[in-house]
Amino acid sequence: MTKQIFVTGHKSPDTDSICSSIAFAKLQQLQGKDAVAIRAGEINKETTYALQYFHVNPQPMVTDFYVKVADAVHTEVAALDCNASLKDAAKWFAAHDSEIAPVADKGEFVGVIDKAALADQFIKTVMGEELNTVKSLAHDPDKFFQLNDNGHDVPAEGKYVVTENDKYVGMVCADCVANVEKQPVFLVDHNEKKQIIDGSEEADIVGVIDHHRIGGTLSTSGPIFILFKPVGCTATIVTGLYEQAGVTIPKEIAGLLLSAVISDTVLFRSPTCTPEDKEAAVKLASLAGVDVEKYGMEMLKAGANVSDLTPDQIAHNDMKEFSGGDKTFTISQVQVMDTTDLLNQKQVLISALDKMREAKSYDAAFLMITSIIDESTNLIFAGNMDDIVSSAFGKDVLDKEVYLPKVMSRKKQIVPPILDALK
Ligand SMILES: [Mn+2]
Repeated sequence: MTKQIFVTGHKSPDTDSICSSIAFAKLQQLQGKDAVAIRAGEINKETTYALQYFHVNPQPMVTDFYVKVADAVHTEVAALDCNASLKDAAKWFAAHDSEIAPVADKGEFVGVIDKAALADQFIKTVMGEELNTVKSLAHDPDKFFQLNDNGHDVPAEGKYVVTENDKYVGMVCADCVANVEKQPVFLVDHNEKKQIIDGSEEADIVGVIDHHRIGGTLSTSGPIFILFKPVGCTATIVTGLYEQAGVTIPKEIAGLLLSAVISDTVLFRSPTCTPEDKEAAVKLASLAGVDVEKYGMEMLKAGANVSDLTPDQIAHNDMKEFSGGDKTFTISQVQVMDTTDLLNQKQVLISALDKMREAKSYDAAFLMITSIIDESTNLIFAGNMDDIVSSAFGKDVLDKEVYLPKVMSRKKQIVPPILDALK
């Protein structure tokens, strides 16, 4: 049986990642494919507004793609009853290629018996000595696993007992883990390893639809579907795929795709916005039955309300990780209608950024405080990259901050100059 394809956006998902994954999974379904949208993290306020407006439930969250013991356990391997005879135990070992046999009492895991200890009992039989019982030979295993443990922790040699809530479940081995069919995963709105859900090396990446730079070293075992376009939003590419396939975009999906375009292009203000994004938005708005400007402003406002976020949450908002030269750094972003409140608590925000930077040993942690109204960004940061920032933007860094008028896009206006300065 082939596994259902997971369609996912990036970690710290934004509206494009959430909505494009839902929309692309839906297109796959409408074309008869077994695909489902998942998400890499919590949904932000802007996306929540869009989902609620169009009455769509958020997709389930998946925190990693590691093969679990639960996927590999052989539940058909029955345990020996604790009242079993030594002969039953001998039969068990004859039937199973294992050095240990699990022993259970009405499903409760009791312990394991060793093949070698059983052999000793048969030597005793020959010698006419008194014999032990299965129950008395049972002891705690050196190592055992639970269903949610990672399969890659099962040692290469030997068979191991799997229990759950002290109940015997089955046995597992490294080969069982290796034989588990990989989870097919379709990436939208990202391709850099650091932004993919953890454990992607144990999954099977089957496709990528994206509008970001190609970064990092995503490698696959076979040929895959790849569609990259330098447009403002993944949703614009997905809209094109519906058209190409001749599939009518369902109303609520059109609404979500529109929300993604509005979000990524900041209502067409961002320099990343292309004529293709605008054209798509016009079509999507008529399908969704909303006024772009009115709906767009309401949605952006919902996302721009950071008044109830803690400094830690703001420091992590829409965070992405990057590497360049020998530096690793993060760039978070908040988009607000008015930057005054946030700039008033700049020192607190920098402390929160620094805490995060230290915890993961990043060289720097940046926060873009972007004003939707002024179409500008105050870039603040923690870490020792003042010289890099200064040369990237041709400005003096004043107290861990540079003011960047006409800058709204991390992808187009922040990441490239920093990476260039690191070269
Ligand atoms: Mn995007």
